[in-house]
Amino acid sequence: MKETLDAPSVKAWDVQKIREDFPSLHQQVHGRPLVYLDNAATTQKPRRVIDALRHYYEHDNANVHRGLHALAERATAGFEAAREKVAALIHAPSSHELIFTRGTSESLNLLAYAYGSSFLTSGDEVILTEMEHHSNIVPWFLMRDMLGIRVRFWEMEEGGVLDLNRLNDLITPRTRLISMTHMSNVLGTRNPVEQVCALARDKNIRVIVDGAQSVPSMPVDVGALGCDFLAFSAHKMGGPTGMGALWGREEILKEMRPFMGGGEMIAHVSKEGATWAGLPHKFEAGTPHIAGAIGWGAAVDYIETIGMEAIHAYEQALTAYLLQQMSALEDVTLFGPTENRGPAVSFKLRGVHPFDLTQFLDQLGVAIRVGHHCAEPLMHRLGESATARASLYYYNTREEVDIFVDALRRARDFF
Ligand code: C6P
Repeated sequence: MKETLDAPSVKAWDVQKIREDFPSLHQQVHGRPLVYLDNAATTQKPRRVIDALRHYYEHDNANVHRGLHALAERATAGFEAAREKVAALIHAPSSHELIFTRGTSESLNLLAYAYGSSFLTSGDEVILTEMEHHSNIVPWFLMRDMLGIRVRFWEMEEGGVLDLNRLNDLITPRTRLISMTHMSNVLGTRNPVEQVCALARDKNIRVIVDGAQSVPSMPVDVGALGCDFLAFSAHKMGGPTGMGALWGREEILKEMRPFMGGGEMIAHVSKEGATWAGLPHKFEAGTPHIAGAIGWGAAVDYIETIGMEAIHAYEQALTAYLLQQMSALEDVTLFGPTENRGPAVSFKLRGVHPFDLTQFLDQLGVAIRVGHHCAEPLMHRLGESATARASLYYYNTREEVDIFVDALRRARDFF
């Protein structure tokens, strides 16, 4: 069946055809067809990615940048081609600025340590928003303990949005960094990163963007955002787990101390000391996740065949439909804004504990997430210990939204 959703750049979106490319979507869970709505946690993988992983291990498996034999050359070529693809996806000026990591968490830890130990001193201030994932809070606490920096929080408004006036009030002559999520994994809020970058640039403050939720769902152009760093993960966009990247401006990366020492990140080592390799290798110690990079490249290729604009438009339309259907339900409280938002929707159902709800839905084949979503300060602000969260990706359908909403009705009647 062909499903079309009215969306600006999507004329005829054949979601069923897209779904055919995702083997794991076609399974029964507890005797029901799987409805996978936990995409903000991780997405399912298209066959193209699975094939790329298999092909690498079956044909090209070798270490990169080290060997002169055919397999090593093929592995290196595949690994570096993936870097080019991922860099192009975010419109990085150069693929040298794209450092492969294990994911957004490692990217932000790398940055906090390497930037912090290179440029921050006691009393310097870092501003985070109240809606950050722990990956963008805890590394700064670690640096606070190590360097004596101050970590300050930009509080959000009712409705889960940020007000730039509040940021202005927080900035002091000691503010050095603003590190913020582009899109909240809990509220779905799309934050005004462009405006923050413009404001920060005037004051010589660096901006770090956590793109874990935005890069998979919308066109992201680091030049247009005006940020200094962008962290994101492969597994939230159809790529393998344990793979991610940090993009940074070359001139800053060059001045930053390395994060980890080891093979590949050096120019020379003697008994007296070491000198560093050029970018991006200075930040890539040890044997990398070669298959992960190659698989990620395949995920980017797959996205390109559909088009990020089209993906974004479809997801926006499907999210609007989800919000509309959920709002029509009595007893459902939605968290986060209704507009200018991404496809992660947190909610609670009156009288039903979110953990019980999630287990109930699982019995009906519907996968959602429950918990604090690694954002405890935000939960505290919401006055909740946990929420349920449904999150969409471009392979989800209106029928799946209907099944989910019907399951919520059944849960309300059951409990
Ligand atoms: N959020 C979620 O269910 P990693 O795990 O390193 O790939 O990404 C961490 C991360 C950082 N920032 C944001 C905004 C995120 O959403 C995540 C991952 C998952 O919401 C797992 S907690």
